[in-house]
Amino acid sequence: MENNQEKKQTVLSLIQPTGTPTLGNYLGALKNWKNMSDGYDCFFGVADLHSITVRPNPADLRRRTTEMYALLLALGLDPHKNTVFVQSHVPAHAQLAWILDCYTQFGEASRMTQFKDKSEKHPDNVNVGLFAYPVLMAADILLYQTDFVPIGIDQKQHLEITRNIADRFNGLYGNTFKLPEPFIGKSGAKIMSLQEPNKKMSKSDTNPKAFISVLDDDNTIMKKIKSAVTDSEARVYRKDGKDGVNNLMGIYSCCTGKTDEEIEKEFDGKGYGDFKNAVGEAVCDELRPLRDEYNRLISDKAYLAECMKEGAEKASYTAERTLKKAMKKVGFLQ
Ligand code: ATP
Ligand code: LTN
Repeated sequence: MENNQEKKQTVLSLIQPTGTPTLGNYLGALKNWKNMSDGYDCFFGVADLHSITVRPNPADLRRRTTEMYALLLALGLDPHKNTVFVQSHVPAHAQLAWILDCYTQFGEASRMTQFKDKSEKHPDNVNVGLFAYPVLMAADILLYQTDFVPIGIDQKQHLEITRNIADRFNGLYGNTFKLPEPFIGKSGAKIMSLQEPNKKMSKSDTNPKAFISVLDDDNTIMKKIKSAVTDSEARVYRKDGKDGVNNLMGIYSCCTGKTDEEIEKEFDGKGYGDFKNAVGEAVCDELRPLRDEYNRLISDKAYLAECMKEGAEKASYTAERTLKKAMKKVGFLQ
């Protein structure tokens, strides 16, 4: 048994090309992708199929898909070691999604809070794709026999439905899909809006002061942090109800690795001005290398196209194996 090389566990996650990621996307998800990229067999993708549920302008979608892909490489993901792909380049995602649609109950899909939120936000376009969104996400995950899915806490419910669908299918046809586990970081799981700190920081917020984009320049970052909503107590410590300060402490902790205790000690006797300066500088230091690398990569379209092609081939190879297995189990002719 000498050649019994230990197989790495599999990690997969996707992000929609719906705009420039925020500090929330970065600390909640993308930073963990980078941290996991060495120790696991990783599949990371741009979820362009998911993004048409809100009907983007086609030219915008093309541009944003390329930008998001460049940003993933700018994180430091190695496109030769990891598999970095665009979802629509791998037809198996849409194919498995259809099969899984037939093993998902209307009732369970109706309980998804993201569906309810998005239908309220876009009442004029509550399409079937929006409803089936979590099933496509389940297909993304199950195709790769994924062990861990690094996500922000808002996606936890989608992971649960994925496990339920997989479990149901396995129960009917025998072991076909691995049941995935969510990987949710401790401090960055939910970064809140800088203007309404009881709401999630979101890239589609209409007020740009509410979020920091990962490509904002240093000056803009400092300004946005300085105008973040806090409270009138002027003391830096964590407590229920101090939403604005709790959020800034979380951001500072993610960027510096400091614990709440260390942060409270560091700002003991100091006001919010000093605290916000330090948070702003920590965020600038964290995002600067990403921005510089992104600016370099986005101008090299030929390199990006080459990496996308390699990613699509590698992803298809793994995805096709699971798809074939599922097709055989449900009774499609070989
Ligand atoms: P939207 O434009 O609908 O607000 P979004 O910002 O939530 O989109 P997604 O593409 O849906 O972005 O999410 C990408 C990843 O970032 C997901 O894993 C999600 O859980 C995570 N994420 C999104 N917002 C936050 C946040 N505020 N804090 C932590 N993680 C987040
Ligand atoms: N639904 C996710 C994006 C997404 C995803 C996935 C995340 C699509 N497919 C597979 C993890 C695994 C979102 O809205 N953030």
